Amino acid sequence: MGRLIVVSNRVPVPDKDGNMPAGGLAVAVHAALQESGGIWFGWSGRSVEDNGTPGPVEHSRNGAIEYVLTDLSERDVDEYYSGFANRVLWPLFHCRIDLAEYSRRDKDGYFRVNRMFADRLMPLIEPDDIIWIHDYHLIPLADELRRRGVQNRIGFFLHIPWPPADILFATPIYDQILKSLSAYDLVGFQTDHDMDNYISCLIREGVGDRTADSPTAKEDPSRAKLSAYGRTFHAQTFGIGIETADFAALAAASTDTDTVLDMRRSMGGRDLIIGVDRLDYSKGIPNRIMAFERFLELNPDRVGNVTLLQVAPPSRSDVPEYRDMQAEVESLAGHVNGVMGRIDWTPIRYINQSVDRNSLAGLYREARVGLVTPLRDGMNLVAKEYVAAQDPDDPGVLVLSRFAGAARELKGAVLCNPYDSEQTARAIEWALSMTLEERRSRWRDMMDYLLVNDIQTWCTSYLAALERSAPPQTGSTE
Ligand code: ADQ
Repeated sequence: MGRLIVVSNRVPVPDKDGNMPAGGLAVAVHAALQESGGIWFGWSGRSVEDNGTPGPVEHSRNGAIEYVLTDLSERDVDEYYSGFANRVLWPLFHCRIDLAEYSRRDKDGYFRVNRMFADRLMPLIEPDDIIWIHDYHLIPLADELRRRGVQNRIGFFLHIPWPPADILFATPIYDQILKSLSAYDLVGFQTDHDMDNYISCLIREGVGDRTADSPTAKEDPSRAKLSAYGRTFHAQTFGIGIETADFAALAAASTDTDTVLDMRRSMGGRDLIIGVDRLDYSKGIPNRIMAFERFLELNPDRVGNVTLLQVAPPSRSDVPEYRDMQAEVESLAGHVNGVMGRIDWTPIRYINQSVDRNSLAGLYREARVGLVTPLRDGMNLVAKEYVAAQDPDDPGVLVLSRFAGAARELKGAVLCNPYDSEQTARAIEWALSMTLEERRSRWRDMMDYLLVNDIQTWCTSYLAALERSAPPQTGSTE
């Protein structure tokens, strides 16, 4: 394999002492980059006041990896990032057409920044390099590179779900989105459902389909060879994992951090249920709080004996829908605490802050139930972290939304429908009353799966498939 060039909206650059940022994806991709040598390119996170072109890219090096960062103008951030990526693509791909705020101005900004990324990448690309582009911010990037003559293998991985055709078609430029993806050699999805939705979009639109020599959906729902817009390319599923063994060790070593000890002391032997999410409407936090209230109503013997700890740091607070959600969650949690609480017991503890990784691992292990109930989620790493953090002798139970990508993989979870608070309430009660034998057997199934399918496997299998993908073809999608 030649050098690897990774492109993502934000780049996890090590600090001045060379320490890597926490998080499995950063660690695994760094390992791949160190092995092959290469470049990680993306936005610095800074915006320049002048609305003209930002200054030159900034280079830094760590071993075999070169980081190349570009600033954006304030207008770029507004239109490309906060606008089109987070107010059109994010809601649309999470099936929230009602929240998608399409504007021609933001769409133009999105394509302009992708063109600028392509211009800035061009001088860095050598003929044998393999290019791996991440997520919905950068869908048009390969097409822009092809227009500039790049013939290298280029792969894409979508971290979020791909929507059903009728939802995608609600955006005025769905055809440009579809067409852009066909400029890649390998398009990676989290689950077979996402890949199936994507292929259905091509078929419904009459612009592409599986090739004659592709496996059919029945033969292999996780792989397809496709032909669309005059190009042949591959689609495949790669469910993202976590650093399972390391996270399990971290949790086992974090049972007596100050945060965990304080938590245990203050619980006084009550059962703990944990929810951990970025404060995002896709995560279903309001529905979860309502389901927890219903659970208390249905199970009066649990009143006073169970606490839900919801940790949800603010996210994207420049987008109005996120600010609205913060107010909604505060009000709902306040309502349940007011109506159901007692002098000596608060049903919901809501923490609107981030928690450090050691404490998070220790808190997962402390909780009898991990309540992970997104309305829609590409994968959901919290579900996997909760499982990895459990004590093998006395594991807790994962209650998981059927609409999280993780539900396709974690067969030992108690699945629920987060739109149905009654059913989710029953799932919580079932999880709390499960026998030790059943808890152990469900946990073992999931842990064995997660140990094999960890973040390292995800990274190496994606890159191996990209290496094997169609020989380079010339030309863009036009
Ligand atoms: P996210 O939507 O950010 O990721 P998720 O997969 O759950 O969602 O990952 C969140 C990460 O942030 C986890 O590692 C978690 O530990 C951490 N985190 C969340 N809340 C935290 C808190 N309060 N304090 C500290 N850490 C916290 C997107 C997609 C997902 C997909 C991932 C990876 O939306 O579907 O799984 O990318 O592809």
